[in-house]
Amino acid sequence: MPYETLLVDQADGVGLVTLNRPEALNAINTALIDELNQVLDAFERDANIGCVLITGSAKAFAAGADVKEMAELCFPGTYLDDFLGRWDRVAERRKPIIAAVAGHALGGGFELALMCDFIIAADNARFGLPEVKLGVIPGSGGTQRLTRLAGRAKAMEMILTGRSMDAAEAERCGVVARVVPLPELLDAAMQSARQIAAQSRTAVLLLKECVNRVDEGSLGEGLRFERRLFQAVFATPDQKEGMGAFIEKRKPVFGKQ
Ligand code: CO8
Repeated sequence: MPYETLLVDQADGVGLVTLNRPEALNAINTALIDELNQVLDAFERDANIGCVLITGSAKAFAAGADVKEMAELCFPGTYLDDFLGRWDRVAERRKPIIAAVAGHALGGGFELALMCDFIIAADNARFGLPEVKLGVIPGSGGTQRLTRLAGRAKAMEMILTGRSMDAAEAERCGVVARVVPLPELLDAAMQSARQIAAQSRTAVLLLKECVNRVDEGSLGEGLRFERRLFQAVFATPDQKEGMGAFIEKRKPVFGKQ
């Protein structure tokens, strides 16, 4: 079945999803969220699939949530619709999901990669949570998952300044499992995925559950808390100014309170 925002394939027990909105550097819009959830649901049900691989283009894994779609949203609309509530289901899948990341993985794009079980990065990958520059905050696990992986100091610095890091720094601080040259990215990630798909399905799912227990203690609470605050930023003038300025290609002017 053809998708508007994704290319989908499967081979050797691996389900391959390629984010495909090149005109927007794979920015994540509602259609992409819905289609990715549909595909992941189908892979969960498909007995032939033992591992899923999510990738983007050489230029961008995903440059964030779609700012043009979000710019006019308001609180309480985001709260009543539980905006992004179903998106976090990517992290709840039982089958392993690998993110193969090249180019920009920013904002919601980085958060999507962090929802996967591990990241294999191309040497041109750049990771960041630049939401603060748009007058908003990460809304899909960034503050929680980056802090758990990279530690408080690195996460605070990155999130508060909005700066991004390259693949080597991401590997050093435990955000990515390994870095490979860009032309080898898909082969390297497919090789890992095939290896996982060839193991005992039961053992693999049990292993994933065990490793996830390490942070499940208060992660759910942290994620809900973060999402409520993310929805609430749509009540602020700074969100309108930050996203409006991005679309109009100018520097934002934020209020002082
Ligand atoms: N949303 C919508 N459109 C985008 C986005 C985006 N996040 N990123 C890029 N685009 C569009 C650009 O507007 C441009 O379109 P057009 O040609 O029509 O002007 C096209 O993609 C190409 O982009 P650029 O011309 O800017 O390409 P450059 O190579 O010059 O720059 C950058 C690449 C540095 C990645 C730049 O595009 C950029 O800074 N993008 C925005 C990054 C960003 O701020 N991301 C965070 C967004 S907020 C967010 O993610 C909140 C997360 C909440 C949870 C989300 C869960 C899904």
